Amino acid sequence: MRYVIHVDMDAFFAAIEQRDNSALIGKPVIVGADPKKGKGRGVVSTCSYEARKFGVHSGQPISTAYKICPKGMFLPVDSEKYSQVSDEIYEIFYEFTPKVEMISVDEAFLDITGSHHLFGGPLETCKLLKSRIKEKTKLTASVGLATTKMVAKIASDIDKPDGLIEVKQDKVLDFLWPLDIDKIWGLGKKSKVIFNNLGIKTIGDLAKKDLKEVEEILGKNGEYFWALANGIDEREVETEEETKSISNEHTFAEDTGDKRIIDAALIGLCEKVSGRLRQEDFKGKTITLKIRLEGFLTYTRAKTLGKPTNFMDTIYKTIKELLNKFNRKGKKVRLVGVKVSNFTLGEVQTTLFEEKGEEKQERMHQAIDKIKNKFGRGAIFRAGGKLTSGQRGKKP
Ligand code: TTP
Ligand code: MG
Repeated sequence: MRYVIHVDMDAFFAAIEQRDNSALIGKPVIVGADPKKGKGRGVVSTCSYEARKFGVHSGQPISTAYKICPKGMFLPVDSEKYSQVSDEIYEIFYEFTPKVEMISVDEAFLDITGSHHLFGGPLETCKLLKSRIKEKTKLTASVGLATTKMVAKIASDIDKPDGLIEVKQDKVLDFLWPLDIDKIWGLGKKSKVIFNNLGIKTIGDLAKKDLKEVEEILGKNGEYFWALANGIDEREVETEEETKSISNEHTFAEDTGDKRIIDAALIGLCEKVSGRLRQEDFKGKTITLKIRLEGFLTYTRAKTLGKPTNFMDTIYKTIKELLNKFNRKGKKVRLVGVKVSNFTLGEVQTTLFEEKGEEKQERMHQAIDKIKNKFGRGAIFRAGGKLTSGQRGKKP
């Protein structure tokens, strides 16, 4: 079980201005373009909660804000100051876990799975985090605690300002299903209209649809949104280093239990991933196998190697090892994926013997890449490694 926190500072720019000038406390503060007595161009960056009562909001024309809130305290944007505070809160997040993903100036995901026990449990960690932010920056943050990113993000927004909402794993669907489908992270306006026209208004309406039906409506993205609606969100909190990963997945046209088909797909994926790593001149230490079984249960198994690699052979060997250890209990496979991450540069410690071997392999791979670039990807492939379209996803 994972524990993910989403933290979002309250009325960030405006709250900093109120903190730094006590005359602004309790007043409608509007940060953004110069209103020029109602004739100004540009927009509101943000405003204090006092100003929100008048209907002022981010992105609104500043002239409109001036009209509906003429007594507001209008202030220019002091980007430098806000980004300094942003750095400070990043440092506070880092006190609680190294797995921090800043997604904007005042917002971050924290994976506290491995660290919450140091702070007395997940909820206690959130309380401590909030008080630490208050203590160090004199600002308030709202926090959502859940087992997935999407649910944590929705949760942090529910009790703003100074909020703290925990959604336990067994309450995820009760929490998600009554919400409007536009709360689904990444679901665009167009998709919302398509869904609404089909009578799908809430996340629950979408979740209860048959996956096949949703795929017919939305195409490839259907599966992703259907999974999110069902509380399945595999996205990890990605630190800057982990963002650097190269991966590829293959969904079988039909769920399969045939080892040869699964193997062929994995060889193809390892080749693609290895090729892209070499093309971009990356090497990674962590190899991850993703496997989704019939019924949508998804698993990942990872192994971190002693040194970074981009070699097809090493990647494939590791993937096979992970696959062989994985017990799918006779269930068929719907999807497989291969990921190489944890890129590390200049850390390669090898014996002379291995270096020689690698140099040789490196030269070989460079030659293969050259041939492929010149003659196309089908020009060279490993024996048994090419996945023909006839084979792909078909039962033998
Ligand atoms: P938000 O977190 O969206 O807003 P907020 O922190 O001001 O208020 P809330 O309590 O609702 O979280 O954005 C963070 C900062 O980013 C915000 O203070 C100002 C800036 N911003 C813009 O400059 N333009 C925009 O359109 C938005 C949405 C934010
Ligand atoms: Mg905010």
